[in-house]
Amino acid sequence: MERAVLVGVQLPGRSAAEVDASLDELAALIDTAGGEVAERVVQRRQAPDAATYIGTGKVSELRDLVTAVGADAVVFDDELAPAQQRTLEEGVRQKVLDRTIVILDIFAQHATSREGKAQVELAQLGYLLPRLRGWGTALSRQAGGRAAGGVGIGGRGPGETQLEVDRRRIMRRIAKLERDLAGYGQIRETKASERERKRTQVVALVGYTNAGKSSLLNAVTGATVKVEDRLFATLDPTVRRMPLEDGRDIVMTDTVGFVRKLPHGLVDAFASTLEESTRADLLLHVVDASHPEAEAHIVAVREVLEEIGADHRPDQLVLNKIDLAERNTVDALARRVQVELGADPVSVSAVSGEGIDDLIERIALRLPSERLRITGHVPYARQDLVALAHRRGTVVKEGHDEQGTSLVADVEVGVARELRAYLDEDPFAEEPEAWERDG
Ligand SMILES: Nc1nc2c(ncn2[C@@H]2O[C@H](COP(=O)(O)OP(=O)(O)OP(=O)(O)O)[C@@H](O)[C@H]2O)c(=O)[nH]1
Ligand SMILES: [Mg+2]
Repeated sequence: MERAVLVGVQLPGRSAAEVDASLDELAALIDTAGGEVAERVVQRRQAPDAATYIGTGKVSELRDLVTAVGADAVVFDDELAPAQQRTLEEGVRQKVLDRTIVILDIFAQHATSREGKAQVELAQLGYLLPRLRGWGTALSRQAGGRAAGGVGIGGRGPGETQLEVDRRRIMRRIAKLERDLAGYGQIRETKASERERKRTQVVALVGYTNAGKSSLLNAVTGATVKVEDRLFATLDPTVRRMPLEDGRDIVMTDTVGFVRKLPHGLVDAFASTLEESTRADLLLHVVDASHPEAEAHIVAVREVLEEIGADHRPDQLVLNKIDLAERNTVDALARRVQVELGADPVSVSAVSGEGIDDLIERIALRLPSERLRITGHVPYARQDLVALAHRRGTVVKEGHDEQGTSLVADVEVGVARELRAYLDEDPFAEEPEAWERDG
């Protein structure tokens, strides 16, 4: 268990409140990683110091503070350059970490699938590689440093043996992980194109970590995905199938959440997982409406979506956890996103179930309904289906004989499904009975 002093720097253009909110979040990240916060420090600066990020005077203050509160780590809210980290470690004489390594550590603890583990390890090695040099000097002299290996924040993951090997072996390991991941990507690709072929539409849940994405997947599809009040509970993508009222079958995917300053190495490593969202037919952007930073979260999520190239997908904003917020707060948030983002949000609670039916309705409405050409013969006893084809589709050709109506029509998938028993060719023949967990 680490006791950490948090350090934030307030640069021009950032308000004290923003820096504070970001430190709150860093504290939550450290809590999730199993650490404890002893104290927090903020310095206002025109620019980060090239050598020590904070000012040199502040470094000695920090050393005294660390001793006074009995902390064994200092965690910076921004990613430090490898040289800055080394210099700071010498100055503070304790382990110096940054937000990135804390997030990587949480990911390492939560990864369960082989793909997830490989993705995290790749990101960790990418972070470690440029930092290898200083090791064995400052750190080996210092008990409880990262050289301790396998314990404490930043110590978990690749493990000590790998931390100590030379660059070349790490590079080989990176190459191996990249190859493995390409293989997993291939499997994902196959599944996605299978879905495309069957015209199954995909709704992808995206959003800030802890917004309630997995809870919504459960509420909407009746799935039983693990839900936890901690950050980055979900790392492995889950896919669930769901029938819509109109007969269409869609799949809904749940995946890793986003956070401010999400390390680039992680975004790269998780590229193939995140890619799922780039080809979704609809993104459900889930927001914790009860969170005071809800709007900043929306902005951060949009930034990541842009980074992974998913910002051009149709999206639907979902204000979740309305059971925890005042009605006025939710309404005001809804109005602001309407004005500022042109969004038309749906308000729901994954826990109480309020608004879930509206959400499902909205999903059906927002998903472009594809049409397909069907040819069939409907007995007179089921003329309701012929009427349905007329009402909800375009009947191209119609004929009558003793048994019933022969039909050529362009209809939505859902209507085609209703007519399935009477079609010359079954468009759903290749569909599996149930979708299993992906990945
Ligand atoms: N009161 C309330 N709590 C909710 C609601 N939705 C989710 N939660 C809680 O919020 C926490 C996070 O929910 P998750 O569904 O795990 O959130 P997530 O977005 O999947 O989070 P990550 O996978 O960690 O990114 C859990 O403790 C849920 O019980 C809601 O509508 N109301
Ligand atoms: Mg989740």
